[in-house]
Amino acid sequence: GKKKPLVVITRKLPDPVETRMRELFDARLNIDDTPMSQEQLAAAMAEADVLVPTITDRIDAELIAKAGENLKLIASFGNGVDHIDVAAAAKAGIVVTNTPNVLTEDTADMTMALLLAVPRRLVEGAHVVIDQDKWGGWSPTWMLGRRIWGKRLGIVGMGRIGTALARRAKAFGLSIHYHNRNRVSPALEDELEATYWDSLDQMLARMDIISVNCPSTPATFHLLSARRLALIQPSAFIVNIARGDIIDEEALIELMEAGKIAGAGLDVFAHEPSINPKLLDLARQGKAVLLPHLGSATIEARIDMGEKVIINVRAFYDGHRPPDRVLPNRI
Ligand code: 8YV
Repeated sequence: GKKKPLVVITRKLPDPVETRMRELFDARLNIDDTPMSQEQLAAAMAEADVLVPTITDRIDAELIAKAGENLKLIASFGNGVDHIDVAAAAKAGIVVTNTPNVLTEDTADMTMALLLAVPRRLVEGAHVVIDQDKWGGWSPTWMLGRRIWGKRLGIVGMGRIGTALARRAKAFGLSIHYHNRNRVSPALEDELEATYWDSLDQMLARMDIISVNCPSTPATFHLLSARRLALIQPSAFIVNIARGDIIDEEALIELMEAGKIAGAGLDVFAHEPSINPKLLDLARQGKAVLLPHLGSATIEARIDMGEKVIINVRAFYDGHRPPDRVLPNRI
C-alpha cells in the first residue's frame, strides 16, 4: 500500500486517539508530554509530513519558513488557531485544519458554570466550608450573591459557542443580547429571543453579565479595551472562556480593584500559564473565579477532537478537501 505519512504529535493525547493514530499513520508521539521548544518544533517540522500541534505550540512565520519539503498539513488539535500563523502557512503551501464543533457544548457548559459561579459566590462558599472553617452557621444576610434569573446577558461573538451559551442562558431566564460581526439568522434570533447590538459600546453599557465568545485574531486583540471596559456597569460581571488577549487584562484588574466591575470568571489569561498576581488577590477576595483553561477539558471532547484530527489527516492524504480547513481570510 501507500507509505504512511509521518505525523508528529506535539503533546500526549488520550490513549484511544494515540492507538488509532499509531494504526493509521507513522505516528511520532510525545510520550512524556513536555511542551516542545521552538528548536524541537523546527526539527519536527523539518521531517514531518503532518504536524499535530496544540495551543501550547507557537507555529509562527519563522518556524513555517524553516519547515521541510514534506510538511503539507498542520492538523491542529484544538479549535482556536491563534497560535498558528495561518497566512504564512498558506503562503508556504501548507494546509491548516482545526477541530471545531466537538468542543462547542462542553465549552458552553463551562461558560455557564462560570456565569453561575461568580454572581452566586460558588467557589467562595465552597472555600468557607472546606479550607477556612469559617462557617459559623446560616444567617439571612450572610454571603449574599446576585440573582442570575431575569438579568441581561451580552454575548460578544455569536458563533458556535456563543449560540450554545445563549440556549443555556435562555433556559436560565436570562435575556440574550449579542454583538457579532454579522447578525445571525432571523430564525436563530427568534429562537433565542436575542437582541442584536450593532454597537459593542452600547451593549456593554447595558448588560448585567458579559461573556466573551469570539476567537482571538488581530481584529479582536483587546476588543474589550480599557475604554470599553469602563463603559460596563459597576454591578456587572464578566466571563471569558475564549482567549486572554481579547480583554485588556490590566484594565479589567484595575476596574475590579476599584469596584467598577463586580466580578469576573476567567478560564483564559493574557500570559497563560502564568497569572497576574493581582488576579489571584481578586480571587481570594471572592471577586474572581479563575480556572486553568478547562473550557473543553472533558475526556469525551478530547477523544472527539482526536478523531477530528484523524479525519482531517486521512481526507488530506486521500486527496479530498479536509473538512475543517482553516482559510487565512476567515481569520
Ligand atoms: C483546548 C481551546 O485547550 O480549542 C481551543 O481553542 O482553547 C481549548 O479547547 C485546546 O483545544 C487544546 O489544544
